[in-house]
Amino acid sequence: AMESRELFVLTYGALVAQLCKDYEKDEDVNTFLDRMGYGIGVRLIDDFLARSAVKKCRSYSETADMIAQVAFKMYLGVTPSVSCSNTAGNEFSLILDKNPLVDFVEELPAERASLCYCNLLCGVIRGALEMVHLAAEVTFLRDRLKGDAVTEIGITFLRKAEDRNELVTT
Ligand code: MYR
Repeated sequence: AMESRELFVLTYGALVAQLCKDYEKDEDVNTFLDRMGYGIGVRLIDDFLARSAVKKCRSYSETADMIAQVAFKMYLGVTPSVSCSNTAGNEFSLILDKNPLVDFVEELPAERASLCYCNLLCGVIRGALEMVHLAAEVTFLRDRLKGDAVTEIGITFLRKAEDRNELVTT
C-alpha cells in the first residue's frame, strides 16, 4: 500500500507542475510555494507542539536542532545535520543528504533553472517559527536538483540574541 507520505510527495509534484504552467517566472512559483508553506506552518505548529511535547527552546541553536531532529524526522522521516554559520549565532544551515520531497523528480527542466522546487518547506518553517514568536528568514542555499552536492536550507533568526534572552527570562 502507498504510504501517505508518498501520496503527499506525488501530490506536491503535481502542485509544482501546475504552478509552472500557471506562472511563467520561476520567482513567482517560488513566492507562491513559500506563501502556501507559510499558511501550512502557521497551522502545523500546534500539531507539532502537541505531538512532540517539547519544552521551550532556550537558544537559537536548540531551536534549530529541534527543527532538524524532531520536526523533520516527524514529518519527512529524515534528520538533516545542523551547523551554525556565523559567530553571532543566529544563522544556521540544515544539510539534507536525502530529500524525500524530490524522490520522484529527476532534475529540473533547463528553462526552470531558478525554480526552488521545495520552497514550500521554507514557508512552513517560517510560519511555524513565527507562531512561537521567532521571526526568521528561511531560504534554500544549495539544492541537489540544481547540481549541488547537498541540499542546504538556511535559517536566519532576525531578532538579536539579547532580545531573545530577555524574552525567555521575563
Ligand atoms: C519553542 O521554543 O517554543 C519551541 C520551538 C519549536 C519550533 C519548531 C518549529 C517547527 C518547524 C516545523 C517544520 C517542519 C518541516 C518539515
